[in-house]
Amino acid sequence: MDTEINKPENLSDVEGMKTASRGLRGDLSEQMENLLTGNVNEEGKQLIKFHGSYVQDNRDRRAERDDKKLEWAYSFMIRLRIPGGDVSAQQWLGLQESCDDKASGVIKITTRQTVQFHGVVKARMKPVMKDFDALGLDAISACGDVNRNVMTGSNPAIVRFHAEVHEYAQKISEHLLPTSKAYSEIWLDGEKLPSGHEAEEDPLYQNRYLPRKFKIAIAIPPHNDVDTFMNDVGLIAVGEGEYFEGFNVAIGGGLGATHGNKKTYPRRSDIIGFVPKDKALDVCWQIAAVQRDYGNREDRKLARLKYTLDRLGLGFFVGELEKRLGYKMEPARNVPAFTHRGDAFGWVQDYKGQWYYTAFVESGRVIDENEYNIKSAMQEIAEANFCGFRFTGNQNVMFTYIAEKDKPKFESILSRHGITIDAMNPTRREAMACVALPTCPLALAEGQRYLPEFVTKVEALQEKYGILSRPITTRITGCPNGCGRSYLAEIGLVGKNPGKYVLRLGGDYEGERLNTVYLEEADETEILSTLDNLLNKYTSNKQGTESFGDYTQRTLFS
Ligand code: SRM
Ligand code: SF4
Repeated sequence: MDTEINKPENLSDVEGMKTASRGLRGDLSEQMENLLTGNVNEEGKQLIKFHGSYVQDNRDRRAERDDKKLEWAYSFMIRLRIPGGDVSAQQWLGLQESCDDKASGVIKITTRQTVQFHGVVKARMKPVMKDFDALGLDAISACGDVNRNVMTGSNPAIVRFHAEVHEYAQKISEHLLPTSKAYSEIWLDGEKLPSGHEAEEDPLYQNRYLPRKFKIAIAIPPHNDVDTFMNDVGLIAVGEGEYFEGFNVAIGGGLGATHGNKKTYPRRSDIIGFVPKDKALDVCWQIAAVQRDYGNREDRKLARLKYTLDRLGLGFFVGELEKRLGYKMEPARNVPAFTHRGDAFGWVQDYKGQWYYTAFVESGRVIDENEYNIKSAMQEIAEANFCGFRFTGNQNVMFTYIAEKDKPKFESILSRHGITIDAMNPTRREAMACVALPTCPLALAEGQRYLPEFVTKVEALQEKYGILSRPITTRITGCPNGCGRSYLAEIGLVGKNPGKYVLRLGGDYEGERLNTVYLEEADETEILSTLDNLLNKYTSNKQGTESFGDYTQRTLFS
């Protein structure tokens, strides 16, 4: 065990900023009032993350701004905290209105079941946060070194226990929220902490917060639409029919890595046992607390829970966890195998007879484009006010709790706006990409702007070999951080340089296995000719119903 770690003199700069921030306040209020610059200073950049926001600039406009000797075109991205992804029709209307008035107008559904606004200039930050508050929503802890938005399987409750599981996203999120009132103070004109007063005590986060971001997702077998094994804590619901028992708990998943830094890597989590539902909140809390105390606070690239486990050993970590819990984890229970992680597009009925409809949203961008007018459709459905909205971890939207009598009205709105499931081939429906350019400062190549074109080319190859009706999970990220979870795709592209990607193959369709590097750096021509060759071989040589991911794993990497 590495005991040399986290000496005060070696701590990263961010650690100092957190502890000096008086409960995430710093001088963020003052900085937001300074409209001479659209930017904030380094401390502000770190602290604002805990309030769900990142300062960004439009990278497409950097050269033009430099030529004109102007500051870059700074604005803020704000990510909401929506555990489980549910909002009401009224909340959706309010969000869209706020985004049209004060942000880019394009709401982005993220890979963690929430939404983001882009392009909020400094002067509009408080008004937008106040809009969220008026809608009963917030952005607390949507980013930063804390527990992030908690995901849960978005499929409707086919049996009663699924509905109970869904509530745990909210419960866990609230249980792990920071106690600081800084959010209300800075953004909502809430009561100010008098100067000289200590910040609120926080038993979990103390004054140093976690060493790094912390993510929890709940999967309800046989669906793994949250990619549960890639979270710091992946919970797998255990139950049957009416009766929800608890969760199998997996820890130490994560995808982020850095090109050329071998100490960083994507990691699948390890299952450590079963927890009954009444103890689940405490187990999540205590796992975060062990990571708080043992995680690497010197090197942020090695600070996630996955590295803590590999440094200290799973046995040590679980031993420490059980010491704090005061009991041993029970052995993991048998659960149905995961069968897929795509969304259940179209109609599904729940155990109460209510209807749900999942519609495709390409890369989660709620926009009217190519006669597929999802933004207008969502607006009209929300105005008609007969259902709720649920964002999925695959960046799509599900319309929830629709009564039988409202189905014809709903279908007529969809058809008027060109929203049909059959318009897309299965590979496109299941494809994902991260934001990347132009807003993401870390992007090395295109993400969501390139996905539609790339998928069209993959589809052409599938058509050539007569396998268009079979989905191949295709994901693109603009850099190795893995926000679009491309490390789990059957065809995964990871941005390396403009127009160049690492091609990763061999992920499975169910989201259980990480893929492997096949080409270190390739342009589109090379990637497509590689896929052409492999799809040709796959079509002739696959065994039974073998997926493309399983085929490439078996023939290239086994
Ligand atoms: Fe992410 C950083 C976008 C899901 C791993 N991610 C970023 C930032 C904030 C860039 C930055 O640090 O300045 C991106 C903002 C882009 C923009 O312009 O909006 C960004 N991440 C996203 C979103 C919006 C992608 C999307 O298109 O949907 C997703 C928002 C999720 C949410 O609602 O909370 C998003 N990010 C993920 C996921 C997938 C997941 O959680 O299921 C991952 C991989 C899983 C994981 O965490 O290991 C992920 N994002 C990262 C990392 C690498 C973390 C690491 O352990 O190394 C970074 C970089 C960092 O933290 O330093 C990052
Ligand atoms: Fe940005 Fe990289 Fe995340 Fe894509 S994967 S949004 S490029 S940090």
